[in-house]
Amino acid sequence: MLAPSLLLLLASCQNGEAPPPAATSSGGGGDLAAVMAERGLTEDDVLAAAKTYAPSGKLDDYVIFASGGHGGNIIVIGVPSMRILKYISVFGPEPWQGYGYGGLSDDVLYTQGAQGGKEISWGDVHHPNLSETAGDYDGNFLFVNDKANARVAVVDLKDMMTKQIVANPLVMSDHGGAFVTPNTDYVVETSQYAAPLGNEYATIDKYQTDYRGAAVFWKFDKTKGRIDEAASWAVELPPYAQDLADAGKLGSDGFVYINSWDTEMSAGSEGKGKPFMESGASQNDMDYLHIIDWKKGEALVAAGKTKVIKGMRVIPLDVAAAEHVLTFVGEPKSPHGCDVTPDGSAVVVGGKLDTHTTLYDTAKMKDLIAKGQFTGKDPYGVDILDFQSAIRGQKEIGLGPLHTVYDDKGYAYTSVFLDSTVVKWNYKNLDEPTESLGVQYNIGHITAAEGDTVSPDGHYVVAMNKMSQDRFTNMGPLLPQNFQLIDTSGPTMKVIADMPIGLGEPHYAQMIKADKLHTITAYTPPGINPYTDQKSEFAVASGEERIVRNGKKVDVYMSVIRSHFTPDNIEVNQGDEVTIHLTSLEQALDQTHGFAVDMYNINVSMEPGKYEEITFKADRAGVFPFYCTEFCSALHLEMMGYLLVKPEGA
Ligand code: K7E
Ligand code: CUA
Repeated sequence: MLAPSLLLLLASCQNGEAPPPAATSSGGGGDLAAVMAERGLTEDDVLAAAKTYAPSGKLDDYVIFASGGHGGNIIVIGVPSMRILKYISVFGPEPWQGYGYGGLSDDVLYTQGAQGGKEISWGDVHHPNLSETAGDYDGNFLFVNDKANARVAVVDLKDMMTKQIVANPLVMSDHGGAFVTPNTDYVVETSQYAAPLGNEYATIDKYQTDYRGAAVFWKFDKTKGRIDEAASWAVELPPYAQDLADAGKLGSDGFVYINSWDTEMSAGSEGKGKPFMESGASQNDMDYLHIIDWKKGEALVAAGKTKVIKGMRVIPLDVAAAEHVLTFVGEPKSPHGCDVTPDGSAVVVGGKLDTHTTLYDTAKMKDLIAKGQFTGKDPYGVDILDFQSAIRGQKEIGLGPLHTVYDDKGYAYTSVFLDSTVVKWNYKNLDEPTESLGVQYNIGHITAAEGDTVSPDGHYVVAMNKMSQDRFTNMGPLLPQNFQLIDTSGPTMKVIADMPIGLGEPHYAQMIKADKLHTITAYTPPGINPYTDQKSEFAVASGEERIVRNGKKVDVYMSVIRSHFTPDNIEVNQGDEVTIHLTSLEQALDQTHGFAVDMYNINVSMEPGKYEEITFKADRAGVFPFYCTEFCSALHLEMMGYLLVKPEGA
């Protein structure tokens, strides 16, 4: 049965009256009722379509920045349309953006991004986090971590480019990151799998004495928009497999909370009769939520109470324990997820092998620490709070609660992996019954509109499902993941759109109001180096183009504009070191060119006004066309030139 409003619209169409624009039938395909019948759509389907459909030219209200998992990228998605707006390359080369193919980005990707001198061309992106001012997304920067290689990247949202990668010198893998403190003073990256700090070697039987975790506080310079590595520091942690982390806010500002799942210190078996990590790490009933007082930590660092490992100042574990920079409280079975409520009053932790979420009271924990009320110490001398005294309560959620996000009405939404559900519950009134919504399938992370801020927006939640089984046309054995948009504005939750993610395995995402982004349309004036935000000293204006030869060094100062490169012939000798300085003279919206040199693995993107710089050795002799890779004008094909490399001895 159709709702009265829809019937009214249908009736008006059939009467031949001019219907309101939204009700216009699909032309060739017949009227709405016929299309619904033909495609087997229910009224709910049509309503969901109306809530998410974006007519051509209509913009989205929200933007999601989703991790691309081991695709190493970021996926930008519009809400409610669930259209992919962009990929942002971060830890791996990507040709469309000219990322990692000879231009300035090589420095970010291959030099800054090298770990221990080893070049790395992929990453495992887990948790994108937007920069915040007073606990609210400010739309300026995005930070992501690389679980596989313990790195953090800084993405500038004005041009959506990766501007910096910092390589963690202490740990060999991370997970809790890249979370920000409420004013983005720090970007926090915490370890996952323990190893000797600073890439030292120790046999596995020294696991308890020599293996460690760490929480790194990367100092963010908001004026420069870069992490200041020299001003950053860390806290040494026991080898407990630290997991998710979150920063306190409002009343709990100054604290960071990290959960852990291997307080058993199970380090695998290697045939020595010990259990595999999987069961070895699940022996204890309780692991430890780590409570880090980072403001105290900052003061200790300033007072010089640190040791230096691979150039980074580290608060030693015994100092962190004695000074209560680090304190523990028990957390039930195989914890995952660690999410501070918008009001900062609690931390919600899920348990992969539990049916509850646990609500830790941040004020109670602060108070217990201040009063010195502890129930014991761990083997490393870290004080432990009494579990019952530290919590506000627990909530029965379902099998395998993982992550929790929040809305504007006091509700929490928890992803439940084993049950494949999103469970809505009131974190201010634990007696209120829960509401459960089935999702398809095996949800991991979950995100909500402005959900990690002090003032979430409500309305939208996105379930980030690990499995998609029967949802999409079969694409072979490697299936896409499935994002499901959930409308939370009504009396019950409803899935209103499915979106296959065919590139990467997203872990987390954040959703920001679209009008909070301050993206540019061109680099102004022409010749801006996007990595310095300054006009390059090597940029050229029209008429200044030239080729300068200095022995075996050749500098080409080239301009780029519809539809030519100037100069368009470059003659060098085999073995010369060539630098091409490119300046886009364009300022018009969407007038992007590309510059690719055939056979030389060189490819950069030239957005309006951008400066690029390519340095290479002309080691292969021959005639190599270079050309514009973007179809920029009617004479785009003509936008080309030649690199002529004269053979040695010719
Ligand atoms: Cu945030 Cu996937 Cu890294 Cu949970 S983890 S799902
Ligand atoms: Cu410039 Cu095509």
